[in-house]
Amino acid sequence: MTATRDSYQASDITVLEGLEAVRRRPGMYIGSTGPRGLHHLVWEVVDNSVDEAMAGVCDKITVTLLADGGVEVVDNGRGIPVGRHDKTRQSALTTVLTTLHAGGKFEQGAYTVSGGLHGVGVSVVNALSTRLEAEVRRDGFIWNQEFERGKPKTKEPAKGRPVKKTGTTIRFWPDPEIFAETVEFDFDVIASRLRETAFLTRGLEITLRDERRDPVVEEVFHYKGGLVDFVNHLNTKREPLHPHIIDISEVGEDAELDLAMQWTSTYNEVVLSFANNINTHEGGTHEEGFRKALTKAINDFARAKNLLKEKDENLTGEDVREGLTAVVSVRVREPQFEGQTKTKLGNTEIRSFVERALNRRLPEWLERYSPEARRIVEKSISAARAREAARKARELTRRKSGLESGGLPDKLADCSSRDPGESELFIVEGKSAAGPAKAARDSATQAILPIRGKILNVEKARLAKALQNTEVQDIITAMGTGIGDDFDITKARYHKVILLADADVDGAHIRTLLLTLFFRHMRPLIEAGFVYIAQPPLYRVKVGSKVHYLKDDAELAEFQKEHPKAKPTRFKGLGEMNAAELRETTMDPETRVLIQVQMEDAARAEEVFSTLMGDDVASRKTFIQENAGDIRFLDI
Ligand code: 0RA
Repeated sequence: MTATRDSYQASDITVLEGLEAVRRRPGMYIGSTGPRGLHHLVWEVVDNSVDEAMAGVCDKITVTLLADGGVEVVDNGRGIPVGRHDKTRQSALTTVLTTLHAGGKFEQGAYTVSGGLHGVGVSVVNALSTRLEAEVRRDGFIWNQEFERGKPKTKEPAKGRPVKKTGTTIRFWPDPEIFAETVEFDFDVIASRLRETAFLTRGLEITLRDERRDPVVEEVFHYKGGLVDFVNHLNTKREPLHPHIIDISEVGEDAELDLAMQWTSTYNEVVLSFANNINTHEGGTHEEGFRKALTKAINDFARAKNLLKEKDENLTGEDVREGLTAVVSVRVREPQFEGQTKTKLGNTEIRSFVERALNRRLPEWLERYSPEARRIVEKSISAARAREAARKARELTRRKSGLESGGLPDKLADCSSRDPGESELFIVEGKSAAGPAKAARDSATQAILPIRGKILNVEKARLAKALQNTEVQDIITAMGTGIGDDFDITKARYHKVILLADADVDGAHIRTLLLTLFFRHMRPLIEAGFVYIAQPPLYRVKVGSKVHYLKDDAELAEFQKEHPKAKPTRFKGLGEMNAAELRETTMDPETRVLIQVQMEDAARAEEVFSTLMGDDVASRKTFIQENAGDIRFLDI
């Protein structure tokens, strides 16, 4: 059945125009139309179901990747309301699915995910799908409505058979006209995100099914321990320094705090923070309150137990957090998200809320488990000593070489521009490539920093040790930002740092080492979107007089379908390309392809880096086999 012409209201027209706008400029609503934007559709629907769970009216969500490429999300919440909406004079279900920003969250004061950052609403998913089916179980009946590219196929939801249970089922099929690159969902990406959501919503059972595979694959995420289970999970490949995971919860007037943490024998700090289940990569007031209270509590305890003497300086925040794995989660009634990627919590009252809560609860914990607390303090003290020793060593070399800070590395071929916005730094691996890269660059805006051989694996070293590595030093000096707690993005000399390595296994290794350095010690560079991976081609093919460059085996196979006789030559390394080729394929902003390194999911990135760069050889091998040649995992 279709809507009769005279039943169309003015409001219907605006609605369709609204969804047309989403189809015309999808990037404005979901960030991109690449794999990341595609997965956004799933988060958008799931977040609505999670809101029901946070409201305490839903405890099961099932996400199914359908064999025909669609996705189904089922929850046992209250069901999207189906009654007539006063203003639009249609069913609320129709309104929620066809009106921009009509999340339909009529209730005030609830903690919601979908009202916040991603809150573009399910209508955006509807607009960007060839087909969407909604099934609501509510008010004693099943209600169904179908849509095509956002437009309802019937004016009203159809009332079906009676049911007792309540809930919502949304099925959608992403539109390949919009998602031209791919409409294929990645099981692992969805699994990590759902696992994270389950950790954050204690007791919520989330099932993920993949019906595209035979036999069907199914994983269930259900954590009775909440954040404690999360910390345990993050530390599976690390060695805990003490047995008890610190577990603190506080309920305030306008906010709630949950915190779990444990130190490990590693040197890196893993602090994940969330506000209303949204991963706040850029930190914010909840993290500030946490850090301040933590540094104070450890110093106070160390002094009280005479582990720090009067003459000793205070331990710094960095010392205290060495080896720490922590998850800080707050729920805020009206979260304000700020920052480049809107993932920084801005509510000022949350800083003091978290700080006050922890000023009370941390000393209690440290007293109660004082043998464990002593081990934590000892680790902080040894971090402080290493920091001090490294500082002295650095000053000594600086004095010896007469090199004062502020000098640039000798190896850097800098650009002439002093405007970071237009300046690019190519970090180039391999002796043979640096020459052509220097010849190929536009010296006004492109700088080249050659690095030699394998740089230090910072995953296994302390920051202090990393700073003694020349390649690491050169990168930091060239960037101008400093590192760790002293990092200052406003001092970045380039707003694009482009990693340029061979398209082979060694190149991939170097790239991962460099990414580990950025991820561990200069993370704001990644968060600001300043880090890129160059994509030099793997093949050159000549057809007649025209030369084609192909980036990988998949592109070659595609090309050979059309040109079966073409004979490709494979570049063994960057050094085999001449300057003109390197410029055209890899460096010229007009013709090159860069991959921007992005970090949607810090927990997943954490897993990737600790697996790839850590000590556990067996799991590293499996990981590399499962992700062979794929750098996309960093890209989502
Ligand atoms: C609008 C209002 C209410 C719930 C929902 C929408 C809702 C949306 C989705 C999307 C997927 N699952 C969902 N479950 C619920 C509040 C309903 C009430 O007050 O009864």
